[in-house]
Amino acid sequence: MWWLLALPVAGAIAAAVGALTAESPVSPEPKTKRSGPTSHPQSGHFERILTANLNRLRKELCSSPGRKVALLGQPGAGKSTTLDALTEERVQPRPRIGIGTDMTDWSRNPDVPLCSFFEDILFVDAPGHGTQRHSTEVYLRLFPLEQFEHVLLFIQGKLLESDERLLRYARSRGRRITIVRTHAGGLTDAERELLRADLSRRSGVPAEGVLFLDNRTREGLNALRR
Ligand SMILES: Nc1nc2c(ncn2[C@@H]2O[C@H](COP(=O)(O)OP(=O)(O)O)[C@@H](O)[C@H]2O)c(=O)[nH]1
Ligand SMILES: [Mg+2]
Repeated sequence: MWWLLALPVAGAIAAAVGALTAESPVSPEPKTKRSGPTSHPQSGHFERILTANLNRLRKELCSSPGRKVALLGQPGAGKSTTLDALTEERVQPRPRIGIGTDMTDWSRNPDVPLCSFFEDILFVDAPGHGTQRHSTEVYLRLFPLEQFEHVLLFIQGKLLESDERLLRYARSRGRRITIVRTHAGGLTDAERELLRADLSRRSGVPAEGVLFLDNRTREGLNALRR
């Protein structure tokens, strides 16, 4: 007949548990600020320098005649490698190439060179966007895209939402846009056609504005020079 005893005991345990959960003596976790991209202790400092550099870029572009080309995209997409190859390593200053990452940084030094020159063309090889230090939001607010004749948006794999936002921003300013898909050497013709159609549909850039390029084989460089 243990169950006769068990019921009241179980009830007592349930009541005790209920009381504990209702008036738990353990106070809830204090609401601390989560550490994340926007709450990095120095993020304000980096954003101030990036903002100053983007404002300086606007002024430098205003005072510079001639053709202007912007290279944008995620870090590691191949912007700097392509710029170097496109100009046969004669652009000045030469870009720094990362090993799987982006070596261009506008968030540390307010005097960093922002423009590079080759023949009569001014190139801006921008730091990869969508990172803690180079947020897409700041680019959307301050990158002077309207001053470029040609915007090259580099992707290595997928077109991310942040890329789409930058593309919409560039299109709203009526810029000529080319989506440059790097690392393209391994893609078959069928894959290219599918990708081209998908990229064009998602970005609103005409299909002929999608270019396949591979910096290892140099495929696509001549087409980009046109
Ligand atoms: N296989 C391959 N590697 C590439 C290509 N383009 C760039 N890379 C490599 O990708 C890395 C990042 O390139 P980088 O130009 O610094 O990218 P960025 O951050 O967009 O300027 C480097 O190691 C390059 O050698 C490409 O078309 N194919
Ligand atoms: Mg780079």
